[in-house]
Amino acid sequence: MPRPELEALQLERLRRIVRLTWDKVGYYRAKMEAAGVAPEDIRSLADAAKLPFTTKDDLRGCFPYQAFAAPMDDVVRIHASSGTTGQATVVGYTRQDLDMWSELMARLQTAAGVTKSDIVQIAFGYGFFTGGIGHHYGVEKVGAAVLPVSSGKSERQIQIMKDYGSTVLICTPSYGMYLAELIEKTGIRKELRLRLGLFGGEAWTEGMRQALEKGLGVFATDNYGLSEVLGPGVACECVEQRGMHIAEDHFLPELIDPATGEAAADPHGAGGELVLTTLTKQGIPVIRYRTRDLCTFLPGDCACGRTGRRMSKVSARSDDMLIIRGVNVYPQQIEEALLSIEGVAPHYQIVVSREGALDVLEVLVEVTENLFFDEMTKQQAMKDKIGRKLETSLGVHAKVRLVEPGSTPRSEGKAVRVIDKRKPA
Ligand code: DLL
Repeated sequence: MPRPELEALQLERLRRIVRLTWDKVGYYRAKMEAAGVAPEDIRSLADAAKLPFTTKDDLRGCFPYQAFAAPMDDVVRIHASSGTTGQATVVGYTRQDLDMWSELMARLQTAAGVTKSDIVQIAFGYGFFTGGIGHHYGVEKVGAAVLPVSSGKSERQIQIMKDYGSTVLICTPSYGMYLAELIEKTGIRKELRLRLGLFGGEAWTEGMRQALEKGLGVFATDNYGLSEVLGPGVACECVEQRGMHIAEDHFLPELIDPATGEAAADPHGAGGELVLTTLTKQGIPVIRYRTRDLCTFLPGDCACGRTGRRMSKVSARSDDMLIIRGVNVYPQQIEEALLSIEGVAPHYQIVVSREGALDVLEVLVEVTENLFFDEMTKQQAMKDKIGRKLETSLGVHAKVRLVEPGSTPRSEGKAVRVIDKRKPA
């Protein structure tokens, strides 16, 4: 859709959704009243900036159903975020929402190259998590054959891939990496028919993309979303692999400076925190949701012809930032530095602790089997090389420990890369 037409559609939908939340959700009405803004004040897309933000804590405060705009009679599905770090956030979908979601998932999968001839293995968890079921309905809509395997039982995943001739794998990048490792160990790579990997649900670097493409023998694309806003389907890479197209007919994206809440000064350069407003959701519309995900908007048109604005890969979550002796460090920077070094396996763990008054950053790095059993001098040279690379990239010293292949934890869903021993348990 040409941009002017798209923006006119966004405005019409924005006005409708603001009115809906004002009429149906006491929580939003109270917030808008406190901010001195009413539905009739929204006359242009820029007026969205007048609306108050919504945070995860706000939605937690509405537990379980207070943020729903549709009556329970019209809600046909409920998902929730895992709630491992506090009260869960609960989201409800109407029939219309589910149709829209399937449509966006089919769009995402088609953009990544999936066709009706594919056999698609979904290795995301099914359940309250939106990854498994969200992708499932998209695959059915595309008309490909879905293998609803869910996550875990990794040896069985490989067996299924081989027996059923899976051509597409859908999971988190860290689980994809774990499966790649198992495939390597079992030596059955040549017997597999995998050709595409659709990865999302957690941040991953270009280095990880290369490792996944090589390890699984696939063309790998990224897809982004979050349960509070929809689940997967908010943004996706096309086969150009150059940024993720935001489904702008259903979401209004903004980039803000996370410190001030003002529009990011340089959205194409330094970027900012992504803020999303749902434009069509009926069950639980969300106004200006602060995702905490940091990214940039990519300028220019995409060769694929889609006009939806592209966001870069998520470089970090603002809550994942580690402060090491006063220096801000993001786990993604560490991954990027590590994977630029030949001989480093894409498995690592970050441990932060305190010795006296000093923060200590330690990076456990798996190296290839050959190197691990190699002479001490070679190992020392590798350690020094990684240490130097980390120090230049991060601006802070990191202790490097080379560990045996297979010794850092493997993930079946979202990887936990950081252990911060400074925090009370
Ligand atoms: O992870 C939804 C999803 C499932 C997206 C499957 C893609 C594929 P939540 O559990 O609510 O929902 O977690 C959302 O995960 O705010 C990001 O921090 C992170 N995230 C999701 N996708 C990506 C991605 C699902 N492609 C949170 N790159 C988000 C970086 C991602 N981070």
